[in-house]
Amino acid sequence: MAFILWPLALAFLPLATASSDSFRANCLALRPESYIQNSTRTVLEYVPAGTNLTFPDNDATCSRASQVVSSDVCRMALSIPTSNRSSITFEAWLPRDWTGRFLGTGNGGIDGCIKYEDLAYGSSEGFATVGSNNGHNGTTAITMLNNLDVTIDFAWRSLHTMVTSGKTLTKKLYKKSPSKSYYLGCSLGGRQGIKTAEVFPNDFDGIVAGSPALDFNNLISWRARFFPITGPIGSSDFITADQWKNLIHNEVLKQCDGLDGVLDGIIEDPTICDFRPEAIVCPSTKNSTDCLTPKQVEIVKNVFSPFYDEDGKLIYPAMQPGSEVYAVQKLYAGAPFSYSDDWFKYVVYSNPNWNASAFNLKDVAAAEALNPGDIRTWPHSLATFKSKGGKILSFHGQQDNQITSFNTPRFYDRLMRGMHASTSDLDEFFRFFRISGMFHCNSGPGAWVVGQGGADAAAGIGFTPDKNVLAALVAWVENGTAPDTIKGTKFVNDDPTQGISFQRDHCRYPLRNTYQGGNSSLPASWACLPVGGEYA
Ligand SMILES: *[C@@H]1O[C@H](CO)[C@@H](O)[C@H](O)[C@H]1NC(C)=O
Ligand SMILES: *[C@@H]1O[C@H](CO)[C@@H](O)[C@H](O)[C@H]1NC(C)=O
Ligand SMILES: *[C@@H]1O[C@H](CO)[C@@H](O)[C@H](O)[C@H]1NC(C)=O
Ligand SMILES: *[C@@H]1O[C@H](CO)[C@@H](O)[C@H](O)[C@H]1NC(C)=O
Ligand SMILES: *[C@@H]1O[C@H](CO)[C@@H](O)[C@H](O)[C@H]1NC(C)=O
Ligand SMILES: *[C@@H]1O[C@H](CO)[C@@H](O)[C@H](O)[C@H]1NC(C)=O
Ligand SMILES: *[C@@H]1O[C@H](CO)[C@@H](O)[C@H](O)[C@H]1NC(C)=O
Ligand SMILES: *[C@@H]1O[C@H](CO)[C@@H](O)[C@H](O)[C@H]1NC(C)=O
Ligand SMILES: [Ca+2]
Repeated sequence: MAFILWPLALAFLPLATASSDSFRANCLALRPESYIQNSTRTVLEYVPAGTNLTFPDNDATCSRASQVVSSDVCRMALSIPTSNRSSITFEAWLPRDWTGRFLGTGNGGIDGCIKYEDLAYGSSEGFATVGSNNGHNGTTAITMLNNLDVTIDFAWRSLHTMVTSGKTLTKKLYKKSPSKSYYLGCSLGGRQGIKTAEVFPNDFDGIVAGSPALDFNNLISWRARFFPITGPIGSSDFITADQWKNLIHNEVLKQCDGLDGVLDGIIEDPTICDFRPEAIVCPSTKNSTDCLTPKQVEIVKNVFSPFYDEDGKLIYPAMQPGSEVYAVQKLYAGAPFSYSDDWFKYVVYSNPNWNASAFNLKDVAAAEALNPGDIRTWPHSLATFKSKGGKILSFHGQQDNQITSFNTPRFYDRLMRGMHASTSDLDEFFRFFRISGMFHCNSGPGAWVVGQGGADAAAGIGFTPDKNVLAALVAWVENGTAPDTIKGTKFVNDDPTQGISFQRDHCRYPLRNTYQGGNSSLPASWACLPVGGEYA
């Protein structure tokens, strides 16, 4: 991407150096720390388009050592205390070409990593864009050990502090309050978006909540459960990565790819994929890696089963079939899943010796009862956010390898019950798009580029409401034009410079994308139909 941007830098160079540049002068004259109580300034700089910013102090585990900035921005960073034993690192990238809009960006995993790529994305589309480290640095939760204030920052306080500070500084720089405020986040960031709609309904007018990590305590337990199911690498009947990627994934496709009428490696609706691993059980005489032992069949069935407690109450829905190739990198890798392991060790039990192999239903109950920092994020109503005119656009990849995509329909249905809402009532403010062939937040065999942010996930499609979730949200909030579908784009080799491979219109739940015949690479060959239709 960077090499496309460098010519832009040259184009803007004369402006940036001109003494008549009032935007630059106003930026450098601002004293952001004077407007945010108790804050300390770490950065104030004017950044011309095309600059490759480096972050030498950024925690190495965040893997974000540099970021190319594609528009002229005024960059400021502050350290803002949130208690006498916690603080957030805050960044604002305020663009010269401001649309009047404000954008807050979210985080991921259990990390404290500013998504510089989303700051670059938002500011290049004219949003005054802010981000934070969510109260800690790096990708482990060890920072939360014996410090509930850091957990509270992570659960909700960092985001809210970031928004109030960001709006204040936006107004100071431009001498005008933002016209509308938006949020963009995926995974943990999706959870942050729903949380803020629940507890700070006035912070944003529109929220993009991708692949949201909802019902967080139970999600952590659901993920912890895979290690006891698979056992460690090399244990008896351990299923190897190769077996998951080839044998099992190929059988999933064999049984379920064609249910939507098109053999394309994409399972359009995994809720109807009732995968039977028995189909690949080894004959009694055979012991081989190209079939499963009866015990391995049981393991696979367990992996694809909903998670229930002793009373038969659902803890978390099943993993959807189709995600094996990437799920094996973490959830089925035969090692504790680090986010869950950290959470139990440092947050739930404050015991770094907690044993992930012994994870059981008592741990599930302990995490849910403690609900550290009120992180749960499982509202049954968002009535206040709705009544003030707020809009939420949610999406979830249907081959998600980290958070089962079956949990987001569960959330949608929960809101319907809790708000006594019909689908068309919910459509007024909450729309959920199932993105077929998308892994966790990005990538995958499907038409997965939808403007969701991230390193490459905005490139090549433009800022148009039909193809870009953030642009769709803006059009919905500001013009009342609600998105019916989101056109996803698959680039050749996932490289926008190589052209489009195909596009597909993703439907809003509960509608299902249904093949109508003709060239399946063309969006017009599909239709969004109610479930109960052709392949119910
Ligand atoms: C930006 O700078 C970093 C550090 O010098 C370098 O590793 C990276 O490749 C650069 N990025 C681009 C796009 O030039
Ligand atoms: C600022 O610091 C003072 C003294 O350390 C403290 O009393 C006050 O609560 C802090 N204010 C905020 C908003 O953090
Ligand atoms: C996080 O890292 C930044 C540097 O990127 C540093 O200024 C800040 O103090 C660190 N915060 C914590 C809580 O360690
Ligand atoms: C920090 O604040 C808490 C109250 O929020 C107080 O109980 C505690 O004594 C304070 N600690 C220090 C070191 O000031
Ligand atoms: C089959 O493999 C298991 C271990 O994977 C081993 O314990 C067993 O002896 C093998 N059986 C035969 C018949 O080779
Ligand atoms: C961890 O739990 C497993 C399963 O209960 C047990 O076999 C193992 O001995 C435990 N390890 C330690 C270090 O306690
Ligand atoms: C809103 O609609 C007007 C008129 O059709 C159009 O010019 C404008 O670009 C739209 N704005 C957004 C954000 O979609
Ligand atoms: C189907 O449409 C795609 C995308 O436009 C095109 O590249 C491909 O050639 C078409 N295939 C057929 C068989 O027409
Ligand atoms: Ca298919």
